[in-house]
Amino acid sequence: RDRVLGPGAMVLAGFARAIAPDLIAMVDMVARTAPFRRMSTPSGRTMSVAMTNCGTAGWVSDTKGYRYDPMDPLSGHPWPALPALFADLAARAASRAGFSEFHPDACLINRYEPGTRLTLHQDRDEHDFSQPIVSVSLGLPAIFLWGGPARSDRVRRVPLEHGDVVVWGGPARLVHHGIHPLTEGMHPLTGRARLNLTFRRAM
Ligand code: MD5
Ligand code: FE
Repeated sequence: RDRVLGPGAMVLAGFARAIAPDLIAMVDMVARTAPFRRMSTPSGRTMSVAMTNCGTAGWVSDTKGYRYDPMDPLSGHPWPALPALFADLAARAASRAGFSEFHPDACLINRYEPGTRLTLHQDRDEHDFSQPIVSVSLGLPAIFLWGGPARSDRVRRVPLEHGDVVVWGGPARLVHHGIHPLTEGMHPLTGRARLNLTFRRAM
């Protein structure tokens, strides 16, 4: 059930399905301490995706820019710790895709509701681009937009479903990507939402 999308990009279909209820329970726990919020972009727009983080660093965006911060700016306290279940899942997925010794320090949790999208972008706020990124899809399905190193490169549409895990590394690490506006729907575990966990080595 492993599917190679292109150089450095592999979909592990259903890899997280069995532990999805536990992952979602952990997300709920993180969100009680560090609530989902819609952040501002440097240009002053409000993102449609709601986000929170766990781990020793969390990805934040505001009018000053994008960065990893050890503190949740909403509370002034550190982000909740990365649950062992999360770290273990990310390491097992990375290893299966050929990246041994992946020890993430940051987990960005994105929550999409129907109509919500993520426009084409690159992830380049991390220190070491030789480290992969592991992404876990939960709840409602989405169409992942997968482009190339240049923003003008043609974009492929990749359907991602509940329990799918994608490992991006090497030549796929800096490609442009996004999420097509979510279709209306209801999922037994997440309701009217898609959750995405993105594991990174940020610092
Ligand atoms: C999501 N999140 O579904 C996606 C999954 C983000 C973000 O894009 O920045 O929060 S991560 C997809 C990803 C990351 C790094 C590289 C590539 C894809 N890629 O090479 O296509 O909420
Ligand atoms: Fe991204």
